[in-house]
Amino acid sequence: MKKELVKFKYWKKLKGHYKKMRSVQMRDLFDTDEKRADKFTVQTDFMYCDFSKNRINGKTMKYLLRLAEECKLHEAIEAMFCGQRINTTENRPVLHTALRNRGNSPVYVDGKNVMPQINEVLAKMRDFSEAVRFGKFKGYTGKKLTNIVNIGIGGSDLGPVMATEALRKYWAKDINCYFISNIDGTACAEVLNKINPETTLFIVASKTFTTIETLTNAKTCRKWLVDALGEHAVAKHFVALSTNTEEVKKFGINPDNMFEFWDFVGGRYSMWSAIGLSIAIAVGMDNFEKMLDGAYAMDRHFRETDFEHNIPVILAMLGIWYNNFFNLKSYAVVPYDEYLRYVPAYLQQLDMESNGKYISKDNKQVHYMTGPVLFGGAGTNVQHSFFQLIHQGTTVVPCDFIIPAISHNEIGEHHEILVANVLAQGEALMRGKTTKEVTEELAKLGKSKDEVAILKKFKTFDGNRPSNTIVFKKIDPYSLGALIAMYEHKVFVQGIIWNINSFDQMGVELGKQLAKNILPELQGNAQGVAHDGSTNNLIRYIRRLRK
Ligand code: G6Q
Repeated sequence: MKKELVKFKYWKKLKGHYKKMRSVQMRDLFDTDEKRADKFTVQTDFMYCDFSKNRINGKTMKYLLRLAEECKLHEAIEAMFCGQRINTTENRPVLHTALRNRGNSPVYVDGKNVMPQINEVLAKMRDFSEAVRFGKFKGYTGKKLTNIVNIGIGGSDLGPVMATEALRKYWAKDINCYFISNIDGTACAEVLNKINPETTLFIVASKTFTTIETLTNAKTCRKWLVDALGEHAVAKHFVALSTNTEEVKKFGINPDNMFEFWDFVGGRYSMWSAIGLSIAIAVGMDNFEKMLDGAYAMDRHFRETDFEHNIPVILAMLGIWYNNFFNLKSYAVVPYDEYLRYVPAYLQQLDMESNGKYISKDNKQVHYMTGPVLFGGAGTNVQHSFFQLIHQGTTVVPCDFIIPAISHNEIGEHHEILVANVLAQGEALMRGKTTKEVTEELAKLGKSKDEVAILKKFKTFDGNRPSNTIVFKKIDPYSLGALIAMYEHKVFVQGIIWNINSFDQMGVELGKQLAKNILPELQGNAQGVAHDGSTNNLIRYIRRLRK
């Protein structure tokens, strides 16, 4: 059994170090060390990560990285890449990295190299996506399939939604993508109202092929198609992405129209697998593979770079620093790029579903905080909403800012203003604004002494609020792949430090079970399952309103 994290040598050292660092001002650190930004920036050929605006000094980083070593991070990284069964509660390997193993070196699960089967599915995805894009695989009535509808939820939805939107500039001109995830019939109806059955391809994406939301949505869409074109049309308009051939057959999709993936791919890590078919059709398989290339570049960076220059490791350990020593419970990700607007929602699942856990791998309740609450949104929009709290709230929220240097839409001055904003936010959060500065500023504006006295505190900013700035040349398939893989590895590192299994999701499973008990009661087909008084009342009240 592993020693408890709080007893580790470098954990204790960090506790002591925190007492010295908590009052240190980043402003002063910058003023006294002109090389600070260089010291705390890592640059690769595809990414620039400036983490100098954090409440750290050299010693902080040394202790954090030593803690990572003490937690045997090197060994853990190798265990993941080599296919060991690190998802202990489900007894599975965790091999999303094999899906983008572009070097094609063998990866073994139970003595069998999984790369041939991965390459086979990639080839099948290429054939099919090109056949759809070039109009060779047509609909039942001979028309080109131009509406791509991905039906899936959670990990079978968020990756495709986020990546297709991020790569919207790369979409084939005549193709439109739609996503149906929510069980709310409105989600289905809104999409079906916009499309024509003759030109629609439904992609039913479900690892288990038992998820009630996805199967219900898929049944509704199947009926809609059959009503319009007849049963024979299904083979030309439905494909499945799944690990479960039997259930796919039962649903009425021919296994020839199924794209397989495997238990060693977790739902929220699956957009690199067949689950990415909608991405491949929208942007083309070459671009999909460039996304895999970007992720592979990040995988190699993560696996091969010493911790001092290892971006996911650094970001993860900074998260530990704030979470466990500063006791900060939340964290924001703000991409300054309209096309990346679904990245925060995607990361919310990646981070919170992976590390929102209180039982350690040793089957014990942990005595430290694990995954933070992650939120975010696209800059500059969120500057006009929750940034008030980020600047002056009583809690500190560390932020990641993501910015491409070049926009896909270089119109007018838009991109310069966007970049100016992200840089200004990072600077303002770090420096703050002293009461003296505010007083001078107000005086310059001609405010009276009384007005200054009233306003100066409201307009003062303590600053010393941390942020990381991650810069890309442009958001293209390669950089997107690298960015997402970076966050996957960051989350992985934190799971190792916290000694939790980042790869199961019992809380999600619970949700899948619970509604099944209540459904027959709502439908009036069952009575008397003892719920709490509140739930019983709500069931009765909603039934009454529906009569
Ligand atoms: C992801 C989770 C969860 C899952 C969905 C959909 O890691 O396990 O979000 O992806 O519940 O599951 P299916 O793909 O099996 O329908």
